[in-house]
Amino acid sequence: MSAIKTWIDEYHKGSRFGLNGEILIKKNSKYQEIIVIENEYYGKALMLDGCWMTSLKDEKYYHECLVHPALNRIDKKSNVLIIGGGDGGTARECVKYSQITKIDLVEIDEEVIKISKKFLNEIGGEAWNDKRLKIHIDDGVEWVKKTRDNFYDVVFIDCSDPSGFSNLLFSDSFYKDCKRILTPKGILATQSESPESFKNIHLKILKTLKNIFRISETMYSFVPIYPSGIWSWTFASKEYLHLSQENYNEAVKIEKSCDIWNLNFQNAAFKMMPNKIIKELNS
Ligand code: SPD
Repeated sequence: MSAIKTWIDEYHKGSRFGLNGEILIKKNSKYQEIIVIENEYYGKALMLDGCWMTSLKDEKYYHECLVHPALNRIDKKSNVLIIGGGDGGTARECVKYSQITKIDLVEIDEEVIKISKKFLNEIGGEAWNDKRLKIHIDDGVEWVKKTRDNFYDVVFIDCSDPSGFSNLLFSDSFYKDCKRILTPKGILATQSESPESFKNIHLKILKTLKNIFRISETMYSFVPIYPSGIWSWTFASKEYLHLSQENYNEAVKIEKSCDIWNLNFQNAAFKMMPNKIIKELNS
């Protein structure tokens, strides 16, 4: 008997971005509705509260862009924090670096981790068994509040769009706490939404990080299943550090394991800020 296929859409201001396929699980956790669907082209895909998070086919565009610009740039990388990231993709990219001794992954919704391990295990894969990875079911905002100063070398924010409980992950006070818990040369790496479909939020994130950190730089690439497809990641640091510069020797090793990221890709991506965003940031 063939599986029943249905359309699941992310609705966005009168447009919709959908995948057709068999629903593998649809469940309400304490925090949100979680759906995993299996689509012919994108493979299994995860939706949280009506928003596409990731799919097997396109997740590397997102996770490689969030992780490698930061870890390639920074020399000392022992302690890493991932806020969110319950599908395991960010952790999978982090464990490629042998210099990292500890990765704290703080995910508020345990169900996301359980469902990702069960239905999307291709994403986290062996990273879930890596001894350096410590999983904490906790609120990321509270986690950074209670962390001591200068503790993490890199903080990754791998969160959903701002709404409900994730709103605070875009607030001034949260970013200030992230700055406080970073080592002097530490880097904050965050997904920073779409300059097209979430332009206002995107601008707000960039302006806030510029005000709080000494330096912040944004790169642009594609995540095909997200509304409009174009997405961004922003990297901020307390010290004057050219974030878009590279560590060539390390990159050569890491590039071999990547589907998307390499230094040429990164260098181009840091130069892709659309002109309308440049104008609005300068106005
Ligand atoms: N519009 C979706 C934004 C989601 C960003 N986070 C995705 C999580 C993948 N690990």
